[in-house]
Amino acid sequence: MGTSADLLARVRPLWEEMLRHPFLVETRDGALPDATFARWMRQDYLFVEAAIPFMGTLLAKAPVGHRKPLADAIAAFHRELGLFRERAVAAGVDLDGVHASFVCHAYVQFLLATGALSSYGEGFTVLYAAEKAYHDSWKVVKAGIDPGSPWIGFVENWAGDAFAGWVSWLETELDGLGDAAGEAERARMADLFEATVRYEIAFWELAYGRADGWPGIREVA
Ligand code: MP5
Repeated sequence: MGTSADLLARVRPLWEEMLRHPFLVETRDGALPDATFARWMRQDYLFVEAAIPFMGTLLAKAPVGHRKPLADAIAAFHRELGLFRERAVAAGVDLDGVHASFVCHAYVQFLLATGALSSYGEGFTVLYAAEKAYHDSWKVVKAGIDPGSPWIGFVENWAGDAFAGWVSWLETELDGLGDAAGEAERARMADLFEATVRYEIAFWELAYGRADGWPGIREVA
């Protein structure tokens, strides 16, 4: 079994829990309150902004053959921020002055710390986990959402063919990095993969206001 399939197999129950999350099911069914979607949008905008310097840390360590795909992904993230801004204007969501929730802040710090301090293979594992999580999650939404939904642009972005191709490239390359890694690095890759999936579930939770603040502090983003 290749590394990507092995990492997924190890976290299967968590992965399934993520894909059953009410945020995805209710967005698919048109049953999610707009304010709940807006809470996710405001926090995910901050996440995508931070994903750009994370990619920069990976790019600095990347083998030559990975430079162009990673640089292209940075450009794609910038386009994605444009999609958020366009949808925010259309739906009356204010993206300005948003403070990162505890979960968003922690996830972003985890990304940046992994990019800065861990091996390329470990950072790449986190990138793969986050991208695969979004691809699979938005495919759940795609399987039933009204094509006239205001949120269809997000579905097309992460569940579309171009993103599928990117995730499939990440998968192939992660398999190669896993083959080249020693046992200790592979164990760290597995830990990071699982931690990323846990962050992904926590991120859907914050849309509901159950995890949108900082523990002990009433004010929320
Ligand atoms: C992604 C995201 C996908 N936007 N938000 C979270 C919480 N996880 C993963 O990353 P990208 O940069 O939008 O492809």
